[in-house]
Amino acid sequence: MSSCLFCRIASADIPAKVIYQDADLVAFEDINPQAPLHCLVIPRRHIGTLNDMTPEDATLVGTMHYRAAQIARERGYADGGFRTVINCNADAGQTVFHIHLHLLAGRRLGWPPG
Ligand code: D5M
Repeated sequence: MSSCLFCRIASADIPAKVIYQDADLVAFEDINPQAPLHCLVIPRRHIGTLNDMTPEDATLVGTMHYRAAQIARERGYADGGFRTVINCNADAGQTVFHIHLHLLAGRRLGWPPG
């Protein structure tokens, strides 16, 4: 979707601080970080929300989590702990309607999230 912000980041049409990319995924630093490490892992293919997932997307979304854990490990946060979050729809705080996995680490994270 050419109008989608994260599709445009995935295609390098809009700049981002990319920390990982492959044929299926892109990971980049969040523009408004909420922790010392706060990045977003997105699929290149447009999926609006978790409600739009099909069974065929399950491996892709699982791989987003695998990649987040790899990034946390590379940055030295695997043992201390990290959090992954996907917000679904406005009431859960979703503001960009292209699914994205938040990876947060580097500070004590409260529970439950606000
Ligand atoms: O999270 C959407 C997240 O996307 C939010 O943490 C800010 C981030 N964001 C928005 N625009 C950009 C750009 N241009 N680069 C990097 N990060 C961005 P949500 O779960 O939808 O609230």
